[in-house]
Amino acid sequence: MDSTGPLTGALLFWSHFWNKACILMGRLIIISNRLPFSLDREGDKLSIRQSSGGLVSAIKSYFESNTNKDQLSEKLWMGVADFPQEDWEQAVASHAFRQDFGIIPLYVDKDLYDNYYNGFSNSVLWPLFHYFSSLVEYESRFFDAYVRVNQQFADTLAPLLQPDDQVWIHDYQLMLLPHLLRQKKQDATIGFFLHIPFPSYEIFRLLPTEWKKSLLQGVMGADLIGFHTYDYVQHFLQSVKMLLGVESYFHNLQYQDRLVRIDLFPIGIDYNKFYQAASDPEVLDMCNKIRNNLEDKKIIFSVDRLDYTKGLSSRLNGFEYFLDRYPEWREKMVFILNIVPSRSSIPAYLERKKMIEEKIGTINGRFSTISWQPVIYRYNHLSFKELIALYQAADVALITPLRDGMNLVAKEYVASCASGRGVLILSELAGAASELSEAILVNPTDTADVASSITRALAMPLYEQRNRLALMQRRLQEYDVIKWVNDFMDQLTQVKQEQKKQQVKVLDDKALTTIRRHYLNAKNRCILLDYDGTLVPFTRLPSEASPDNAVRDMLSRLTSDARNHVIVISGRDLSSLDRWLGAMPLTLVAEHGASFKMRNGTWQQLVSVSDLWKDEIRRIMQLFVIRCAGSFIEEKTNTIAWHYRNTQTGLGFSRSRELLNTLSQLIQNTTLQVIDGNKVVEVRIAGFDKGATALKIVNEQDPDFVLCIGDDTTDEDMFKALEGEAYTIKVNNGASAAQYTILSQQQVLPLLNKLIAPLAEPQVQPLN
Ligand code: GDG
Repeated sequence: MDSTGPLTGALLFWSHFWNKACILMGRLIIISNRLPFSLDREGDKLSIRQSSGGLVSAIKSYFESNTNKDQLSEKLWMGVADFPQEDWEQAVASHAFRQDFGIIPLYVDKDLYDNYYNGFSNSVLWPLFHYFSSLVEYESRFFDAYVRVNQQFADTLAPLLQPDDQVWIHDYQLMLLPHLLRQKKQDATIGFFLHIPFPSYEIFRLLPTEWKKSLLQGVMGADLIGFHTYDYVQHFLQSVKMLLGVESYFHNLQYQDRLVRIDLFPIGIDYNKFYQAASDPEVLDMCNKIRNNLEDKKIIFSVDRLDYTKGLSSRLNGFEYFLDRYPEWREKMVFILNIVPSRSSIPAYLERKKMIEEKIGTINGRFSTISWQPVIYRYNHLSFKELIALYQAADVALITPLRDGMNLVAKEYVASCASGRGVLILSELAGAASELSEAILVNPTDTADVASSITRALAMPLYEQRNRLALMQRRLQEYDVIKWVNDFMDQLTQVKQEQKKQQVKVLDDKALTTIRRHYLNAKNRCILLDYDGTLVPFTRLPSEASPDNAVRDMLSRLTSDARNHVIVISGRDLSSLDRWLGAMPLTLVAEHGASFKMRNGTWQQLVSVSDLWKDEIRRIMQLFVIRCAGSFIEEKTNTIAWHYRNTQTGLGFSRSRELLNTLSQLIQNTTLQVIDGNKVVEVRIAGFDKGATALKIVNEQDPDFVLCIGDDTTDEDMFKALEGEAYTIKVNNGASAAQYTILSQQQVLPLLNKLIAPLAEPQVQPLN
């Protein structure tokens, strides 16, 4: 929503910012679809027109506040300019306008912008994310334009980025940008915030596969992803799990080689600005005039952008029902309905306007008297002071969107009720409903509910109004827009710190050369290799994972060198390991150390207890097999495991959480332990872990070279136990106690090949 107004304040041009030295915490770069202002030309004269709207007022309040002055070296805003480049250049050259943040304008071709903004953003994402799936226009040219404009943002911004910059990307028009920027700047600090709802997976999955995957991958390029409510966070995590196969752990995701955090940050308002504006003499005067003109009739007020998500038709139906059902209120109240023009180039919006105006005509036609008209309809933009005056004059604010990411009008109304008078009726489908529980919450499609809420609000005693408002006002004051920004930025800094802590070095040529040199000079080597996911890839069934010729050949080559002691250390049962590898001169460790066979020795079992403990656990796991198609139980001597690798992605994971919970309670105060493995939940006899076993073998051997490779959570025990004594390598990226990582299981044999290549080979080749 835009407001015209005289040019005030100052614009510091971005060229000026570019030249300034970077100090303190670096720069904050806000990126949104549009810039927070526009330029209007009248002849030779240019004037600046500030934009209003939720995002703009939130960030501007933060920029204008004192809290960040000592922290940020610079503040910049990047967005598409809706004015010609020449006008901007003239504005810069004249030094006429100043603002306290820098500007990076982006100029986008008009047709391209139309397909990107009116097309993909507002005819695909907007309706779908607000659950209006029937309005979605699945046009591939829209998606192509969306990709191109997001790319243009990335291409423009990437060369300007400095190492300490914090980039904060806003909203649904720029969901691909985090990834596109990350591709160009691996280490960039990137936050993303979605201002509209993220829909449930069942809605999101309606998008064509390429679109929906690109959108998720796009957003996942950020380090921190923020939403308004807990529900939107859950919906997003569910879609990421189902479509990208990435599971979360307490709002954290390990995505590719990075930790990504997803959390909720319900946007606040500039509370003091609204609360204090209510006592501005000009506002008070306007407010009095409104009330006097209406002869002290009760006032119901609403203000919305013209949009189908705002529930204007349902609201009018509810109001009409109210007039029908509660005739005693006729002529004692008026409904001031202010609609703000919006997106008028999209046909669906114009049709909506016509429908609403017809409905208003019907209501006024049915109920008006000579001296009274129930609906006062205005289709225009209000000045800030007019808006506050109306908020103040209103006895009731009727805010009933069918879906809304948050809805700032509801919060602003509450803040503006400084006198303690006023009742908020709010749709339970607005994000704001989760914070404003003292409002009268309604289902906007339930006309009877809307009507009875209106009577309840009109008749609410003053003390009750005051109590409800006070509770909501305190909450809004405590988490205002400044706290919102600070909270987001603090978490972004934290995520970056955590990423640094858990950074594992990717095994590159230089590191490999060091390891190889050490290997070649060593006389007594220990090589510990995990089996599944390391020596062999995962298979559908554990019994199918027999070693192929390449694995056998590698193990033969390793063991043929008398200086090598090769240990295959696994959670597998004794009989599988013996059948597949028993004939080779290897040390075999089964079930994490519960059984082992030293090279050329015989199998030894360290536990001899009856199998009875498995009965109860098997019974529970069988229930989970029935409840989760594709899962199965594997039994080993000292372990019983429930595998869910072959189940429906989301279902398997969610059942595994239930099973973990049930089993953890069951085995309390026993000698058993539950392990949350790679698509498997295992219960085993406690006291054996790969770490203790590996350390024991290595200590007995007293080697001068130790290499340890593994992929699973149980291998982390080895990495930790052998820290400082071994070269430890984790297969697949992710948080690990290992020194190095390699990207996939397919790289394990080539790595071992390079390690043992004869000295004659001049240099180490890069890994595939
Ligand atoms: C998104 C999400 C989310 C409205 N009419 C006038 C006017 N306004 C101002 C209000 C308020 C803002 O515009 C509207 O805020 P909303 O929250 O309702 O919606 P959007 O900004 O369109 O959109 C939304 C928000 O982002 C923030 O995350 O809450 O759910 O859709 O500040 O005061 N201001 C003036 N005259 C008007 O006529 N001066």
